[in-house]
Amino acid sequence: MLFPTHITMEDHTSYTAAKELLEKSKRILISGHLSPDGDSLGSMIALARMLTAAGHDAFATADVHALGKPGFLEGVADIIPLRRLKKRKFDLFIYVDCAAPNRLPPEVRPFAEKLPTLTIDHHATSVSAGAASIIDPEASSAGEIVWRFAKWMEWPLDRATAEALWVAIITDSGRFAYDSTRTGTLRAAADLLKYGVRTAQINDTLYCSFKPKAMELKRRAWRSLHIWKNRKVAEVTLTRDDFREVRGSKADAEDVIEIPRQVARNEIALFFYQIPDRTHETRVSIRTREPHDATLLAKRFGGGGHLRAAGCTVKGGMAVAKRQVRKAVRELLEGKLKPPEEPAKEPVKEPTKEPAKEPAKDKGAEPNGA
Ligand SMILES: [Mn+2]
Repeated sequence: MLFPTHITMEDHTSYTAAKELLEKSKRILISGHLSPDGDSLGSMIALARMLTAAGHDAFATADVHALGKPGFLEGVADIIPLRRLKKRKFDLFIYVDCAAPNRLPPEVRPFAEKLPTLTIDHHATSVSAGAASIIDPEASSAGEIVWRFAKWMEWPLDRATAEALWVAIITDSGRFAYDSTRTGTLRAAADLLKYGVRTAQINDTLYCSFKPKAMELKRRAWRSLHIWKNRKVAEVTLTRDDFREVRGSKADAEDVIEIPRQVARNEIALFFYQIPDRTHETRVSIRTREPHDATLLAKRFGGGGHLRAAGCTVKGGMAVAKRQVRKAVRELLEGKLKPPEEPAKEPVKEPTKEPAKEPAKDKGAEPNGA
C-alpha cells in the first residue's frame, strides 16, 4: 500500500450517511455556488460523471455562459443550463462548494428547498443541514473532499474526472501555494496524476490565456489600485460600466484580486465590483493575511467564505459600499470587528446531525491505497 489509511470516525459516519442517501436516489441534481469558480465547477462535473458511471442519472447545473476558463473541462457539455431546469424532476440535491442556500443560483433554490440534500463543502461558514453532509473546513477545496469520498466509495476515475478534480484543487489551493494546502491535498493530486491529467496544458488554459477583454479589465483594475493604511490595505475596483464597455463578465476578472495582494506589506486585499444586471448592489472579494479573518469582514455584510478568502454583497452603489467596507476594515485592523449575532437570514433546513467536527490536520490519506 502506497499511502497509509486514516479515515477518521467523523469521516466514516458522514460518508456512510452520504452513501445510504445516494443508494436511495436515482435522479440527482448537483450545483455549486453562483458564478462557479474552478472548484465549484470541477467538483460538480466530477461528481456528475462518477455518479453517472455508478448508475445514477446525475446532472450538474450552472450558468453555462459564465464558466470562465475552467469551461474547457470535458463534461461541461453535459451540464444542464439553469433555464432548462424547470421541467426536470430529481430525487436528491447535492450542494457542492456552496456554504448556504442563498449562495445558489436562484433557479436552483427551489430544488434545494424541496429535495433531500447532501452537502459537500469546505467553507468555514458551512453548516451541517439536510439529509447528509460532508464538511471539512480544513480541506483545500471541495474537489479534495470529493476525491476522498470517491476513493472511499471505490468509484473508478477516468482522465476527464481526474482533470475536473485537478482543476478544482489547483484553483482553490492557489496551485498548491495557500495555507490550505496540506498533505491530503498533495496525496489527492498525486493520485489524480495517475489518470493522465495534462498538467501543463491545463496550467496554460487557466493562467496563460487571457483574451483582450480580460486584459482590458486587468488594465482598468490596475489603474484603480488604491493603497491605504500604510500599505496594509489595497483595493481595486471594476464598475458596471467597466464590464459593459469591455463586454466582459466576472469570469473575465477572476484573478483581479491578485493585484492588490501583490503590494508589499499588504494584509487586506479588496476587489469591489458590480455585475451589470444586478443594480443597487456591490460585490466585494476579500483576501487577508495573518492574523486577519476574512470571514469576519464578509459576515458583517451577510457574506462568508474562508479564513483568508471570503466575499460578500453590499446593498448599495459603489460609493456606499466602499464607505461601509472601509469602516469595517478599520475595525478589523483595530481588532474591534466582532462576529455578528446569529445571522437570521439563512434558512437552515431541519438539522439531522451534529455539526461536522474539525478533522485532524493530517488525515488526508488515500483510503484504498490505490
Ligand atoms: Mn471552494
